[in-house]
Amino acid sequence: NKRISYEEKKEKIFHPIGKKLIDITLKKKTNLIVSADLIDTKKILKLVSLIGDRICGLKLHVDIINDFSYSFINYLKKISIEKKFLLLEDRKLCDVSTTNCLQLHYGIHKISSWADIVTAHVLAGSMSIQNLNLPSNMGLITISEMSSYGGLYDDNYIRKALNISLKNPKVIGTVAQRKVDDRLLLFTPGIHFYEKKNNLGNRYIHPVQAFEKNGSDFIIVGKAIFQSENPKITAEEYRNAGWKAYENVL
Ligand code: UP6
Repeated sequence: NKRISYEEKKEKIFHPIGKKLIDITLKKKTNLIVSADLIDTKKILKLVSLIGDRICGLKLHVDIINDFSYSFINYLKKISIEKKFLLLEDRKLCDVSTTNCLQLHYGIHKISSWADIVTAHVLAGSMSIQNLNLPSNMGLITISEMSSYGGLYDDNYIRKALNISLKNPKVIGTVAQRKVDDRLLLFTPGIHFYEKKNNLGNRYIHPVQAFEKNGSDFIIVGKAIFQSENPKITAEEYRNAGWKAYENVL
């Protein structure tokens, strides 16, 4: 066996949201998280109506939405419960603990009132993701290594970021471009069937590479799906590719 199964992984993840994500993945046979990087709520909801059955998570950048509102977020939350997927806010918190905490709970978006998962850098150290007063059913994903070209992450930083992630019970997993400890879920953005590199600096790999080489647990796909002519069919193609890639490394 080249990797442990989702069932085995679930035994090693103690946070309820990590377990819930794995349950959804097993039930819907999908490790696909779609990144809905769209600036209009209507477009996000349209996308979700097409892909909701095929995903285990929907990743948002709520601060890019022009017409953000609570009716939108309440509606999205309702659909996420009906269709069984988690809501990830890709906030990439990167400040001292007090500021991270304020950004998480206050302002226009009140992330902690609706998100199942929020992302955070650990550049400011282990304390920066402690005492965030997260609701018990909300998890953290750390960013240990980004998918972009020329990131400043070196092996030493990445190792330390992974250590911080392992030691914090709120952390369900991390973003990295390499194999990580089995006690962390590994999320892989920068996924595309064809594109290797776009001129905006992101680097793309195929789902097969994500699972075979990097030991991924979840693929995160943005433009490849929401910019495609038929997001429903394309999402199914990525779901299928991600699931097969997982099964092939078992
Ligand atoms: N993202 C990355 N790389 C990382 C971390 N996060 O691309 O290392 C995020 C981006 C975007 C999504 O902010 O929301 O994942 C990728 O979208 P794409 O598939 O359209 O490139």
